[in-house]
Formats: sequence, C-alpha cells, structure tokens
Amino acid sequence: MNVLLLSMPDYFEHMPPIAVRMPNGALTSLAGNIDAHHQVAVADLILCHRSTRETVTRLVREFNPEVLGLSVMTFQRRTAGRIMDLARSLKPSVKIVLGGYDPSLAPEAYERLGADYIVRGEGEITFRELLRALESGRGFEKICGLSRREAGRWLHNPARPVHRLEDGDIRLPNRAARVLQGYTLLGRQVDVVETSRGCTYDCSFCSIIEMRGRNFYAYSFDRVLQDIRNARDHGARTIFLVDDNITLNVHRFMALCKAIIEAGLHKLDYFVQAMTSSIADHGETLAPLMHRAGFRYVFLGIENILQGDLEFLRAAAKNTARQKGSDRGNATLKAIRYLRRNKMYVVGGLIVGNPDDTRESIEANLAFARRYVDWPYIQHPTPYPRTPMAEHFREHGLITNERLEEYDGTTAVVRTEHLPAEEIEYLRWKAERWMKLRHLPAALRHDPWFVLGNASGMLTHTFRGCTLRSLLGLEDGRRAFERYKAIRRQERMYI
Ligand code: B12
Ligand code: SF4
Repeated sequence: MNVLLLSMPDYFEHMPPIAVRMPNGALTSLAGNIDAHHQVAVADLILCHRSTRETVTRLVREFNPEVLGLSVMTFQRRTAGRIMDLARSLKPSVKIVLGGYDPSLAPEAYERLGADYIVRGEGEITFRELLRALESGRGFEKICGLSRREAGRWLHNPARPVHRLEDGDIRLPNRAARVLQGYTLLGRQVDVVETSRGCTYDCSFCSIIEMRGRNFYAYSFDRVLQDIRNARDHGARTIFLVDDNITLNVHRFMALCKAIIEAGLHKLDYFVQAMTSSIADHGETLAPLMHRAGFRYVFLGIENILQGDLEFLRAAAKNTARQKGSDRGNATLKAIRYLRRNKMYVVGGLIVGNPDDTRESIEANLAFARRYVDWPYIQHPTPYPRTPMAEHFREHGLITNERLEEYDGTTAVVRTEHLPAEEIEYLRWKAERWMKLRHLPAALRHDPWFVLGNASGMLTHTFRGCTLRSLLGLEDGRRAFERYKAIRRQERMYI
C-alpha cells in the first residue's frame, strides 16, 4: 500500500521556522516499523508552512496514498481538519488515520472531523497491525489502541500497554522516507533521536501521564548510538534528544554521555530537556560530562520560581535540590550555575499566569528569566485535554478562550484570579522580546554564518507588530501588542 504520513505546519512563538524546523520523530518511527513491502512517504509540513495547500495537493496527486496518517497536537486540530477535507476532496477513498497527543487524548473530536481510524498512545505496533488488517480486510477488533468507525458507529478497542522498548521490537526510524528537506536549527541540519520514553512525575500541565501512565522505559545504548549515526549519515549536525524526561535516571544519562564520547559521536551538537533537580544534585560530575558529549543548549523545566505556583503545577518535587536525601530548597539556580560553568546555554522554561498569579508574581518570574536564563521559553498554562490543569481551570471558570488553534503555549487562554488573560500575555510578550535580543551575540558566536545571514529576519519575527515609535516609547506598547496579535492570527491560517 502507499502510505503518506504528515505532521502539521503549525508552529508557535518560540520556534519560528526561520530558526527552527525540526522533524517530527513519530512519523519516521512509524515509517520504520511498518512491513517492508509498503511504499511510505513522510512529509513535515513545517517545511512548507506557507504553501501547505499546494504541497499537500502535490503529494496526494504524486504519491496517490491509500492511507494518509496525520500526527497532531491540540493547537493543530483545526489545521488537521482542513488537511483531512483537502485530502478527501482529492482522493475520496483515502483512509485517514490520526495519531499523536491530541487524537489520543480527545478522540471524540476527530470522530466528528471525519477520520477513519484513530491510533491512541504509542503508534508503531498499532499502525503496523492496522495496515495488515486493511490489506486483509479483517482483524481490526484485535488491534489494541485502535479506535475505528464501523457501520456509522465508533468502536474503541482496549488500550495498548506501553512498550518496554527493550527487545528490539521497535525498529529504527526510517529517515529515507522523508520527501521534503530543510530541517534546520540555527542553520545546522537537525534531527531528533529518542533514547527513552515516559516519566514518573505528574506535573499538572503535562499530557504525558494521561497518554501513557507513570513509567519509564529506555532503549539500549547500542540502538541509541545506531540511531544517532543514522541521523548523522542523513546529514544531521545537531541532534535534539526528544525523551520525555532523560534526566529521570541520572546514572543512565551519565553512562549515555560516556557512550556518545566513546563512540566518537560527541562532535555533533546536542540539545536536550532536563529537570533542574537532576542537574543540581549531580551537576558536579554530570555537567562536565554533558559538555564533553556535545550538549550545547539545555531546556530546563524551571516552570516557576515561586513555591505556590510550583505546587499548583505539581512541579515542586522535580525542582527541589537534595543532598543525602534531605531537601535543600529550589534547585534552579544551582542547576543554571552548573550548566553555564560548563559552557552550556540555558533555555529557561517558565509558566506564568497560574490561577493565583498577580502582576507582581509574574514580574518576579520575568525578572528571574531576564537575569538568569540565556534564552527564555516562557509559556502560559494551557488546558490541554485531560490534564489535571485543564480540570482545575474549568472548575474555577478561568478559561477565557476556547479557540484551540490558539492553544500554542504563548497565547494566554486562561485568566488568573487577579488578572485578565490579555494582560498576562502582554506582560510576557513585552519582556521576552528583549531577552531574546540579548542572546544574539551568543548565537553569533555559536553559528556566525547563520546569524549574519538571518539576523534581520529573526529580529523582524521577534519584534513583529513593533514600530520605531513603539520601540522608542513614543507609542503605547499595547498598540504594538494588538498589531502583533493580528499578525499572529494571520500566521495561523496555514490552509
Ligand atoms: C520533543 C518535544 C517537542 C520538541 C520537538 C517537536 C518535534 N518536532 O518533534 C519541541 C521542543 C520543538 C516541542 C515544541 C512544542 N511542543 Co512539544 N513535546 C515534545 C515531547 C517532549 C516529546 C515528543 C516526541 O517527539 N516524542 C517521541 C515520539 C516518537 O513520540 P510521540 O510524538 O508521542 O509519537 C508517538 C504516538 O503519539 C503516536 N503517534 C504520533 N503521531 C502519530 C501519527 C499517526 C498517523 C499514528 C498512527 C500514530 C502517531 O505514535 C508515535 C510513536 O509511538 C512531548 C511530550 C512531553 N513529555 O512533554 C511534548 C509535547 C508533544 N509538546 C507539546 C506542546 C504543547 C508543544 C508546543 C506547542 C509548546 C511547548 N510546550 O513547547 C511546541 C510546539 C511545536 C511547534 N510545532 O511549534 C505537548 C502537546 C500537548 C497536546 N495535547 O497537544 C506535549 C505532549 C508536552 C505537554 N505539554 O504535555 N516539543
Ligand atoms: S517532569 Fe517533565 S515529562 Fe515528567 S510529568 Fe513533569 S513535565 Fe511531564
């Protein structure tokens, strides 16, 4: 069968395609795990976000897929619906399969949008079995993790237990299936690699727990190194390790750094997401090792610097430093110091606009980011389907915006008990632009050719909506913010 797999073109504020065009790891993993006789093509629509309609039309015409698979996050749901309509108009018989976080956690929405199948949770084995059932015309009822339409009704097969990743059952991603090119991070070709799946924490904003429960399973180092080599052989110079929480098992992570060095793969640049507590507690040995292994940017899940907010986010434990088992307070500063001392940049993940936040508490977080992080990655709490946070915001009547295409993390869609949503977003937007500007010299040192060629495009993106008058303070900043919001609305019309 011909199988076409697409990820959505929608991007969010901190990942402008001019600087970041990252492949979706799910699609190549699915492509690597279907039976070998299928023809499979993978297209990440972020690479053509300005010509989505034309590209999807061309791909459907040229590739003539019997099965079309879409990978979707919540803020991409509207675009996914439009792509499904387009594909059906081009080829009415195509079977449409949805997967990823949003279809898994809100399948009912996709039933209404006209999908044929929904793969809930991990997809490799379920999708492989679905293609077999489509070929033979039977056996759908035995496929765990599958939702399907039968005689006008939706049937939901039992959930599939999470995979333990250890027996080689999940094969390497198939990167050769990609039919679009141009994946870059700050000008260098980038790819994604997984070393583990899962997390045992339960932060209230994170979709991971409803998606797969609290667990952690890891691939063997042999497999991880093969995967990194495969990404490198396909041209990657930067690797984003997309594990849910690679620092959950610090000793394994240290051993992985050593394995990367021993395999000579430390000449690549690595980006990773990390918990502050792991870095703070083990930084003395871990941080130098990470630097030697090639880690350059570390996304730190700081979440918030105030204890009350951390408790709401259920992120206090993962942000607490410990010594010999006893609590030594917030881990953030310690973690930042270790990373910076070892020449790594800190991407500071903060969440502002939680239910009890006041202007002062938001300003305190922004001031912290200004002072301590290299690149701000500040978001607003977003009530994604079935997260504990979503329940809380709904119960307290704090959700002010139900337009899911704006659930991109940098649009405030909830208010606090003290501040309207618009004001929260304005505070963040106003402060964050200047923090990003400040990182430009460091980025120039790291990637001089890219920055020299793209600085004006990046600045135009960061300061869109602003004019010289607004930057000089001769115009009310809110007017620039309104223009920015209008531009953002336009940008969201991908199709
Ligand atoms: C790595 C990562 C990123 C990376 C890389 C993204 C990329 N291009 O791949 C970066 C940092 C760029 C990123 C950004 C964002 N992310 Co992100 N990210 C993740 C993370 C940590 C891992 C995702 C991953 O690659 N896993 C590995 C792959 C193999 O697994 P998978 O994607 O789950 O896919 C499996 C199944 O879902 C299924 N499947 C998936 N698609 C399909 C399609 C078909 C057809 C089928 C059959 C099956 C299937 O099969 C796959 C294999 O088993 C998750 C989860 C987490 N713990 O936080 C969040 C997560 C996916 N991100 C999320 C969000 C919201 C975002 C942002 C909007 C904002 C943010 N929080 O940073 C941006 C938007 C990005 C953009 N397009 O602009 C949310 C999504 C929530 C939701 N309900 O939609 C998650 C779940 C985190 C959370 N908050 O809970 N992200
Ligand atoms: S530690 Fe990270 S992956 Fe784990 S639940 Fe919290 S946000 Fe999600």
